[in-house]
Amino acid sequence: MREYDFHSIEPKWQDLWEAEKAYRTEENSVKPKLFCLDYFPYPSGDGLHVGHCRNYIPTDVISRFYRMKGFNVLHPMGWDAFGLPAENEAIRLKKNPREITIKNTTNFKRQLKLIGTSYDWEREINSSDPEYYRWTQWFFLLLYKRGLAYEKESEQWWCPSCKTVLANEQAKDGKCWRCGTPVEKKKLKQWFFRITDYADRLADDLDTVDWPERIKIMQRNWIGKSVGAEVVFDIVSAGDGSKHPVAVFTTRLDTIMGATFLVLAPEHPLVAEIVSSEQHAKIDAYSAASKTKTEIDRMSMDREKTGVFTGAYAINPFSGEKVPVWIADYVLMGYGTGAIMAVPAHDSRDFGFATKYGIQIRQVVGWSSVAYEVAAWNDKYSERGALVHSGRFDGLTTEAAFAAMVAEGEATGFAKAQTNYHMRDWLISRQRYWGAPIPMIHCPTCGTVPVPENQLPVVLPDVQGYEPSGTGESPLAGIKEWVETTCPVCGGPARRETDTMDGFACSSWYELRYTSPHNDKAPFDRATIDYWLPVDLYVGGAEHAVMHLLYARFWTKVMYDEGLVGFTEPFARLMNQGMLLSYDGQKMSKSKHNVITPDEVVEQYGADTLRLYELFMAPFEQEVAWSKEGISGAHRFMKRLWELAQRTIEASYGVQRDVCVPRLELLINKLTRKITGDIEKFKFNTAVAAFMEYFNFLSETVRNDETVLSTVEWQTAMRQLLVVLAPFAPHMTEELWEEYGCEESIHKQLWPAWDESKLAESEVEVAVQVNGKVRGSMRIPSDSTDEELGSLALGQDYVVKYTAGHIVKRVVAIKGKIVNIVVQ
Ligand code: ANZ
Ligand code: ZN
Repeated sequence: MREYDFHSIEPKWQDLWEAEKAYRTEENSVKPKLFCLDYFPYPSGDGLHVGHCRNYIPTDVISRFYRMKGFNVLHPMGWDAFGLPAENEAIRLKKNPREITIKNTTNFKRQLKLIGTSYDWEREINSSDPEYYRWTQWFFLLLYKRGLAYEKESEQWWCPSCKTVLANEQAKDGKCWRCGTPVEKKKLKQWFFRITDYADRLADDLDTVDWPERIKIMQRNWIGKSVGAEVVFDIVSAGDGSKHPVAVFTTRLDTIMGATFLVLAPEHPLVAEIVSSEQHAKIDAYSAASKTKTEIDRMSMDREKTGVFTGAYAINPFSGEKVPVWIADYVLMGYGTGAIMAVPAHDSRDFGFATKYGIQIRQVVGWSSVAYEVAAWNDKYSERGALVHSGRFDGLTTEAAFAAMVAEGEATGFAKAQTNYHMRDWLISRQRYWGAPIPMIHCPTCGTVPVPENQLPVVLPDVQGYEPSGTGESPLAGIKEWVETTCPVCGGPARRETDTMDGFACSSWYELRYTSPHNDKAPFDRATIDYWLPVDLYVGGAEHAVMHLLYARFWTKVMYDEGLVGFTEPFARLMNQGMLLSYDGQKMSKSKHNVITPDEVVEQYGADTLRLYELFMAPFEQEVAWSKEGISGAHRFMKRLWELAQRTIEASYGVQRDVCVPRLELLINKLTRKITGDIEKFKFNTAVAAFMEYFNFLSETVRNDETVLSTVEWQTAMRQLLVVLAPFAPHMTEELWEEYGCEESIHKQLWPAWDESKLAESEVEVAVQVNGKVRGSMRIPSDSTDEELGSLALGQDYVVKYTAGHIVKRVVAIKGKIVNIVVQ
């Protein structure tokens, strides 16, 4: 008997598929299409580990399955190649990041081939390729043209020792995360994309996509839509008594009669004009100290609130009451108006502040269930209720009071409805080398002007060293020949922008490029886009829940507004695979020495075993740990399958019969239906379980009496199994297919149909009760025993739901009709 020699079988087919371009996507097809896309991977020097395979194996199964179903499938791969890790490695090894990228992508590609994926490599793209980033720059210019790209001076954290700009998260407790040096704020001119213009649509259109609810919630939170009102208070300057109107943003206008003080952010421009001379020094010291705090620290709820009285008072426009004006760093300049009306009775932060500084606390909302006590904060106090101590608004519900106050404010001009978003504009400037140059030119006469489209790409020049310059500029600033250019408007001497774009810009449109990756006239071709987009299925890890997905959605909407594409959401369906932990239950990491690579697993067990195991290990979205028993169990199954197939190839059983065994036909029909449904629903683990069940039936049959089936029947049974197993284990099935004498690749076979009527005859509908109440029904094989019936019933979702927290006392089955589950 031929051995299961996966070491020779797998590379043999991989090379052949590659040589024949077996998985090339069809151009101009009339077939239905499926665009199945993986997240744009960053080709890191570490290569793939088996956790990444939990993304690439399932999408490969899906792609192979849909090809067999007669779809034209676009399943491409490419590289999100720009970015800091390659640049840092380049600095360390004194090499060009381009060389490092080539080395890494070559390795990734080798590994993806090793696990039997079916990408169309003719469509490979690389974001660091000038033919690609030319179009990223083109999109930058489009955004600029539409007023969505702008330059703004903004304060950045700066480490004077590392001589580099730090992200907000890297300036921990006022110190550099790398060297511990106290950080400073540095004003830098930076480029931003005006994503906030799209905040509403980015929030609303989430209703139109088939995405995990978790991700939608995270995006909504990030966008942070907040419906409220703006009210203008007049501040009377403590110095000269002049009046200064200041707008505050509030979500609880209804509580305004309880506003016992006003707070300005320390950076608020009005502070200087209203502060009293006695408070001046204190205010200055406080403002200086708040400069070293990050926003994350300032927003932290459990931090003790601090602030300083300005000496000035503000007038409540609804009551005429005079209230003190403070500054405090828990109010951020970058949100709303940078000023708030503080209502200590109903806002916990204001409560903490007022208690500390002895400011009056006045209840203005009441509830029938609780009495208000000023002694301690109770979360109930921030709930909605009915107004008290609010004069003419007394007795109104909070909602009604809000509406009445907005109406009054709009009539008199001192308040209006206002919606704010927590999301900020997208800062895209990077003072780094390894990114797409921002295609702008600074001219002393004409100002900042775009590079004309026909001069794209602005190619990244080679430099000597990649270290950050130390001035806050990118290493590009040191290349005189590159920086010095002529102004496209006046022809005079001008300087190129030396910042490069955030890598997220490159991945905000890459899915479109796969539809015509070699197009040198445009980023894409409209007709091709209309056929392929939106992406039908987008698969990747949950870590990109916000940024990449939000940015790509934003660019798509801009393109839609420009009339470039006919859809507003790029990714119709999204799935996130669960994390794969190592055998020790820990996250895989180099430092823990627990990284498992596909290379070592394929060497020991073969790619088909790896695939089957990863599909079987747990439901797709669930976190799971690698198990040595699991992988060897999967391998045992593959070997037994191989051996059974070999026997049916070699032996000749029984007599030739021309009718198929009914039980077998029924089973293969059932299997096909099950596998089809499971793939569509991403239930790969139960699909693999069904293969095992079917296989067990076949091998039982052999054990009991080999001659029950004729050779032809055996081979038919096996061949039918191979066809539906092909997307899961593409190499072994292809090899056996060939051995059975079939000429055309198994991956070119049509996905089998099943006879629903045959299945229906063999099944019955059974009602399922819990404590005598019908909770649902299930379809089961008509020859099921009472025991099987009971255990099938217990596994139904609705039964699990209704029996949760109860003890199952008895399961009564009335054969073929009803199951009653009695719980206590
Ligand atoms: C009075 C009030 C009474 C408030 C009350 C809340 C509860 P979201 O939902 O996040 O939009 N606020 C406004 N601007 C702020 C800023 N720049 N920095 C810090 N806090 C700010 O929160 C809006 C609420 O947060 C606003 O409503 C304001 O406090 C505060 F019982 O106004 B509220
Ligand atoms: Zn000029």
